[in-house]
Amino acid sequence: MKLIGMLDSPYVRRVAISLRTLDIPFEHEAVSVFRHFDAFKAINPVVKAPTLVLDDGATLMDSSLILDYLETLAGRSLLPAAPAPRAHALRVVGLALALCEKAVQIVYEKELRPQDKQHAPWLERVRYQLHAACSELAAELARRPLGEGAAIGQDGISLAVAWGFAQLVIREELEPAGYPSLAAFAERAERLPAFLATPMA
Ligand SMILES: N[C@@H](CCC(=O)N[C@@H](CS)C(=O)NCC(=O)O)C(=O)O
Repeated sequence: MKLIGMLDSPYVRRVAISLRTLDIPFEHEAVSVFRHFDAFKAINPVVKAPTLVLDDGATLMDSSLILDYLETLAGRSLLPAAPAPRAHALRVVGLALALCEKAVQIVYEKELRPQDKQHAPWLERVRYQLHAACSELAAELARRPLGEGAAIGQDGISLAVAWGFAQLVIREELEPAGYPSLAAFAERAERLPAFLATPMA
């Protein structure tokens, strides 16, 4: 099984960290959707990272769908089974994915679009959504602590990966002092073996 994509993608990184947390052996190929478009296209014509290439050659994409498959393969889940804690964990994962998406949109708007074509109202809207996701995540952390250390789940993995990614690419938009509980949680998660084995850059 091969995981394709760069680890500076939060979607690729959450899958790689989950693979390690679930003790599933895998190979990693650091192919970029931008710099290695043709090489990526040869693996997956849709050019989406992460792509998971299964041993029979089938390719899966979308990090959450890949995680669904990996949990089936591992015979265990990184999400709680009972409805109430599962709903809480899924809400945290959803917020973390929204944080990733908004950070990516800010990067694309600022770095891929020529400056004279950038649209300030769009950027403002995305910034609002980015901060809303962080505020909601901080409220969830205050409401119910997440599993940590050996008990880290998909909620904690996704939150820490999303925060680390945002710090890497749009730190100027999201000072750690604004969300100290998120920064502290991510700092602790980044010390776990699965995170240390999966550096962003
Ligand atoms: N919802 C997807 C998002 C994946 C995604 O957007 N990946 C980016 C890299 S960070 C990508 O493939 N971008 C290239 C493109 O969309 O053209 C997931 O969870 O995997």
